Amino acid sequence: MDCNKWPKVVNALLLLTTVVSFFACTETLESEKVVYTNNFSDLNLEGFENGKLFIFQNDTVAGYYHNEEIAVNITGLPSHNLLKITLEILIHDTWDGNSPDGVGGPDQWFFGVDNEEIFRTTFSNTPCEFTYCLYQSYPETYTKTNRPKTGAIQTNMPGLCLFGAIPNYTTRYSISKIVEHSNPSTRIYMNTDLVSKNSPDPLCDESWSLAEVTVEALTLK
Ligand SMILES: [Ca+2]
Ligand SMILES: [Ca+2]
Repeated sequence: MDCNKWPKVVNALLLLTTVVSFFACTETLESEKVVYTNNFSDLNLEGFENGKLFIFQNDTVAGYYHNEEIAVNITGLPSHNLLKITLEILIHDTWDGNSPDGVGGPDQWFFGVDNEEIFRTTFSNTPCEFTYCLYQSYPETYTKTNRPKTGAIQTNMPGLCLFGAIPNYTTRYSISKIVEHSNPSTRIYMNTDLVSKNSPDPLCDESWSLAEVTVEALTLK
């Protein structure tokens, strides 16, 4: 048996794999267009459902919410096959992350596009000590485990209501997802499943706000 043939077969397979990989990676981004962006600085709530504005730390934001759906409707999208959705949100006060007790948690936040849920996670604003820590799932999906405030872009703001006078109880995140989409219009919805049975005033106990939303239409070919 001529064993020298084997390397040739292996080399041929490697070459084939390389060629296939090369062609699989030749998709190119043909167009990318911001079709909607709103940081609420001009008080514009066009297209919003359940939109309401308030000022937090000198920044006009939509909020604040506790287990009520909000949505933004965007029409007249240019031809595209992907949407990139970026949501900047503020997590206020006493979110309990993955806490499984059914009294304080879990505290889930989620969003979807049209009728499909895209991302569901949890957030925790709880101090994380050696002996006691309520973990969160973000930046991964619920029920993954990460330390409180992992992936945050700002953590040094006070709470809003229950902990309104206490520093480091509002946490800002920028969540960005790319989804397959080609319809000329879309509805992006956001909501929570917060558990706050230990509080007489759940909205004050834990809530969230939307600070900015940006939607880009992409064409990948
Ligand atoms: Ca809480
Ligand atoms: Ca809770």
